[in-house]
Amino acid sequence: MNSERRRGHVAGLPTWDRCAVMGVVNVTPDSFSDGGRWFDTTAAVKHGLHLVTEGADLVDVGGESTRPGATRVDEAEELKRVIPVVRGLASEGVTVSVDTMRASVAEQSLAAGAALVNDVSGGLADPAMIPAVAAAGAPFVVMHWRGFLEGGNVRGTYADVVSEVVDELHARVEAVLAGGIAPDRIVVDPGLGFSKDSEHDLSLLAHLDRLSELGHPLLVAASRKRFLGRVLAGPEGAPPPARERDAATAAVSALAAHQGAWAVRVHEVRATADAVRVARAVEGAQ
Ligand code: PMM
Repeated sequence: MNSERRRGHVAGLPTWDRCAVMGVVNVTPDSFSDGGRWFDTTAAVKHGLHLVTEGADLVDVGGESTRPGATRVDEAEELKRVIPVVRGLASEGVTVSVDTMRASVAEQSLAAGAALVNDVSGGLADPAMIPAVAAAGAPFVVMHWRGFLEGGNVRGTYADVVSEVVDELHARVEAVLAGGIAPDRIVVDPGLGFSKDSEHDLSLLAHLDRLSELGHPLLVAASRKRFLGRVLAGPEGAPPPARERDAATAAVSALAAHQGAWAVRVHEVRATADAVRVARAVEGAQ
């Protein structure tokens, strides 16, 4: 199957003729990769608009850090961080995704103009999430997730990571469908770094075709993650800091686009916007 057919289309969102670029705005004081930089509504909206000028097709707004060991923010704080940024970006015509595990945040974000709900728990963290997204008729990202990471990389044991992630995602997709979300509004995501070590992440990236066989558009979120630090570590084994992993991130974007990913989620948009365009040009070449 060629990658254009594999990539698919998500009902309720624009169509792109190549892998889409999702830029990240973390409205948090503690994200591992860009913590604290956009922890203010005006700065966050400005940053999101900047990502669009750099080539982002969608902007993913999150108010809760999911990094290992992060403590959860309460609902009121998450709403306070996220809703004004979603509203600000949506009112400028940006296609906004909201990165949340809470149904209330998803609902209010959709009311404020968000077009997509990105739930790293795939609907597991809040039982009200799937009914809320179904009722709104919104598209939904189902990420592979084995639970909260407080206290370290728990539940990260696999005999065959690719098969297990595919099977567990399949089960989540079934649950999401049973909950009333339409099949053409479901996106799947392997959840790189979530209860997975570097070898697991690399195996999943090597076998994106197996994830595509789930029959839903695929989102790949490798940006600045730990496994890239491990790949780039020098002889003394010290990984470069998160913000020095953008070239490596763009390399993954090209590989994911070439394998038919529907979208890639990145902090630094410019290099990835170039990467997905090159991948598209190669695809279109005779
Ligand atoms: N990773 C993070 C946050 N949100 N959403 C999806 N769909 N997939 C991911 O892998 C994912 C995500 C953690 O990274 P960040 O703190 O840099 O945003």
